[in-house]
Amino acid sequence: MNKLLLCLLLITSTAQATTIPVAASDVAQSWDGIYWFLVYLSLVFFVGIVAAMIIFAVKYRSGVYKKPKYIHGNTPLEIIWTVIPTILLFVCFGWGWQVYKEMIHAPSDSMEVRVIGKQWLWQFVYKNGTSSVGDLFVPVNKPVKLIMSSEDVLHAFFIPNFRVKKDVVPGMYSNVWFEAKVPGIHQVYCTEYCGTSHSGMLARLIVLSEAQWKDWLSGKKIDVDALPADPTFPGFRANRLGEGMHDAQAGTQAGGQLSLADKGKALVSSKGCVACHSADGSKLVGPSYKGLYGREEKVVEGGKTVSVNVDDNYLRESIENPLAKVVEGYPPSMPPYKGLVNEEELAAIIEYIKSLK
Ligand code: HEC
Ligand SMILES: [Cu+2]
Repeated sequence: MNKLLLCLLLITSTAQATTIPVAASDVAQSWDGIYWFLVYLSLVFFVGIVAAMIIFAVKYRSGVYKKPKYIHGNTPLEIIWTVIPTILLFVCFGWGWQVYKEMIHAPSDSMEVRVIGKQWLWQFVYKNGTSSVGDLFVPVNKPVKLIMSSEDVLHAFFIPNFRVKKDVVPGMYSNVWFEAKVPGIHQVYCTEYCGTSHSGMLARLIVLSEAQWKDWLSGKKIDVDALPADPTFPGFRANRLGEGMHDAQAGTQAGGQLSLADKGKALVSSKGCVACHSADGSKLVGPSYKGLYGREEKVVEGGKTVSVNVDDNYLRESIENPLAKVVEGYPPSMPPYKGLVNEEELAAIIEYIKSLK
């Protein structure tokens, strides 16, 4: 009877453990590889150690076995139990490092989408100026890099099917990337407790075929409910909180909508940046935006001159808190814009600066 119960328990827990979400990206497959390696490795040691413990406890129980001779060390044994775990640990480390590298380095031809987390919804801003709330549309078989920030508190962006998860932090950008392999709808969660409606901070990741993606870009409405939904999340949930705040599906580039970079261009003149910065390489009060993105900049930080790579986070800091790193050879005369530009405006301005190669 006991054996039967144990068997049942083992079978149900194994079945549960194997129903992890579908692996809908290459990274997810690599991730699963190391996950199962660690699970089985732990299982081997668990079974081995517990079995030895039980056997010894029974075999050498007091009264049955008389006190054995005292042994002082056993060099071959000690070498074996040091060398084998060391090798296993290096395998875990090396393999983990490999998968981690794959996860954090987005291919250079990735399509970029900006993600803004706020209590309690996810907003997605595309290069063409479109934005959507609660639904992230991406094409299949194309690397996508998400540049994420938060408007208020800590959030975390998690796509279980792609095995990517990253904190979304106010005041800076963090990224994840993926290449979707399975068209249809995938669940997105916020996995950092962020207030009363945290559990409702969901989104749908909608992976479109090549043709559907073209349609969506040109402003056609996609019948999302007709797309295949992921079977591992049967009670699939969309974000109801964002509805009514924005059109949940705003694929509306048609009608002469400005691209994100063009919105940025309009903003740098309406915010007065153009008084001190040019877009054509000429030096005004401050440095020109032309060729800025991606170059090495010499800046004075805390009295010392250091070299920094101009990326999204550097641009963000230069705009919100320009005195943190002052460009060498320029006066510390730029006013801080923290609180004067919101996340969406900041994204547009940075996209504009990025576009001035
Ligand atoms: C009063 C003039 C002035 C205004 C207005 C101004 N800036 Fe600046 N900006 C500067 C100066 C001077 C520097 C160089 C010194 C420094 O790093 O603070 C600078 C530096 C920068 C840098 C870093 C450039 C580099 O080469 O690394 C960025 C990016 C920037 N500004 C963006 C903006 C944006 C965006 C606005 C408008 C929202 C703006 N600035 C408004 C004067 C100004
Ligand atoms: Cu959240």
